[in-house]
Amino acid sequence: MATAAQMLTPLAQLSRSVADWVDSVRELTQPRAIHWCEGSDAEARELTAKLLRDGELTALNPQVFPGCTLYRSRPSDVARVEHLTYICTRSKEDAGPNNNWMDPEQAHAKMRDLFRGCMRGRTLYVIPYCMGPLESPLARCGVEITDSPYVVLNMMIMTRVGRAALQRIASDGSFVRGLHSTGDLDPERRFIMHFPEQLSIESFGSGYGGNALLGKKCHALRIASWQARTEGWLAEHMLIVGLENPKGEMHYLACAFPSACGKTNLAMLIPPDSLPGWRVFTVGDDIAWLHPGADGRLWAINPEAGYFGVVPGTNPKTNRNAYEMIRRDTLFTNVALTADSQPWWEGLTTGKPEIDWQGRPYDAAHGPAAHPNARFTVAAKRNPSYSPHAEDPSGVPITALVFGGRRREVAPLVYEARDWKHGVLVGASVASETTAAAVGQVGVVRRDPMAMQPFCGYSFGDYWRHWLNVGARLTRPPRIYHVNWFRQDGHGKFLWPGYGENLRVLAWMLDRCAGNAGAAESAIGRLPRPQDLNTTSLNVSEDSLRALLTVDPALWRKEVADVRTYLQQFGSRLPAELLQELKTTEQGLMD
Ligand code: GTP
Ligand code: SPV
Ligand code: MN
Repeated sequence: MATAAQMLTPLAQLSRSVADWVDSVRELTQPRAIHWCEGSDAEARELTAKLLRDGELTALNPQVFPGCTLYRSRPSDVARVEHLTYICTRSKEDAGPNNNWMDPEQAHAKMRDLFRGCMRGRTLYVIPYCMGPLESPLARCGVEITDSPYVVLNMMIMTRVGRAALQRIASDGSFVRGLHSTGDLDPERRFIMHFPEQLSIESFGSGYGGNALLGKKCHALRIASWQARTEGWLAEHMLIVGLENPKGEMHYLACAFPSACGKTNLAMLIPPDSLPGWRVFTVGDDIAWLHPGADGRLWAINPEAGYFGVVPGTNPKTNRNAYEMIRRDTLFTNVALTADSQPWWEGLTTGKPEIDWQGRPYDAAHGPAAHPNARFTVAAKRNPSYSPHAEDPSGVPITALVFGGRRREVAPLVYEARDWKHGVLVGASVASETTAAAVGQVGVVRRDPMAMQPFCGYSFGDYWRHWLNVGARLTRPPRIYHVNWFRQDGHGKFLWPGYGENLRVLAWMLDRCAGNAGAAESAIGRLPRPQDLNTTSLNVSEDSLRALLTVDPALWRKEVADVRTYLQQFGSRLPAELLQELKTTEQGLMD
């Protein structure tokens, strides 16, 4: 607990190393003023009021959406930019073929030129933040310096901002330095640089999501994955969800799906009426920090305090929790508006758009009314299914890990890995269709190991080795699964209803972990037979169910060949165990 004297000390005096760094950034960027963020509600209200006055935020209908505002980003700045994101390690091999690399000295020099004088006439905000519950030994702190008040408002929701974080930094003696400026938003002068060896991040030229909210992907995944390897834990792109079965037994799952592939939705799942007695509790919706515990199990904390979630597709049928959650105190980005200033997006079943996400009168010829990567920012505490254990300092114990992707074909609805080693191969082999969460073509299948392709701060070769090492330390390792909610028929229709119905698949996994459910052996792992799944009131034809649960040997032989080619680019850093596992799978497909 802070003493009275600490409560009165100005923030700028709490940590010498933070103050010195702020001073050097002030000299470089030349801001008009410096604002140290306390993270209080009053501060957020004042900042919001100022942005509303300046026209940077738009008020939403206060009767229907109290406390909600809309932010419109530049149309050229609407998603993460993977091609402009770099890992800057001394050795290029440490960044690996999975990352863009730049020499640290060269990167710093380039960024210094961009940052020089970039905050003239603007306010520099200092955001001290903690990723994870403040009392948790697993939490880690950072400081983001930014000239974007929109970033400040987001960070205040997404992380624990203020005095307590600075006090922790002063006692920890280290923190992640994140320097951000929106600059002139010129995509030609936009870079997101990471220096894992120096625990620092430099981001210039974007004000959007993962490019700018540095606590999220930059810190909690790219830098943290590096820290995690040196310290013996894992930083993963995973939701954490608690499932209580009708007997009252609670189990936690951590699931890695690529961006816009269903993490937020699964984390807040509502059980269908046909599965009475199940209850679902959200711990996290995007990032998990996983630690081997003294009891030989894997324990997880959510480093975030809010959700930066995909808006399109959210409605009372797909996700009632999210739909209710974002009706107050929510910051919307790039949604459309109805005639009476309510937010509107594709997939909403009521109302109609009047103004599109760019502020123009809506015209279907311009494309969707809301941007496909439109987002809500909302405090996790607003979630009706927020777990009472979400802030336990030691985290929650994980019963099963789940990997998944968005694939029209090939990957069945679900399969179970043979063991941890095979599970690491299953994770390393994840492929998924690209989505609007990143700039670039949408719908192209690419490899996205552990859903970390855009987020691993070092070579995947070393990362898989680290996964194998962590597994070897677990005496009670979680079982590992792979799912695909996105299989389609020949007409492009989803074969599986998804959303709440996904609980049927999760229930099978938990029954497997308890030794209570059957499965059929296959070359790629174990699959439920139709009779192993609870299909009461499930509206899926027998043919579709069979298609969802079938492994096509010809398609999978090609898949194995693709995976081998992919893995081989990691050369001597690729653990031989993964190739052995792949060989076992391949042999099974020959029989
Ligand atoms: P990021 O925040 O980018 O990491 O995304 P996410 O993985 O949290 O994805 P999210 O839950 O926001 O879902 C992305 C999109 O997929 C939304 O439009 C959802 O409506 C849709 N979606 C989610 N779950 C399912 C599902 O089970 N089936 C189908 N067909 N669509 C789904
Ligand atoms: C993702 O792209 O996986 C997101 C959104 O969760 S962002 O914060 O932009 O990374
Ligand atoms: Mn994500």
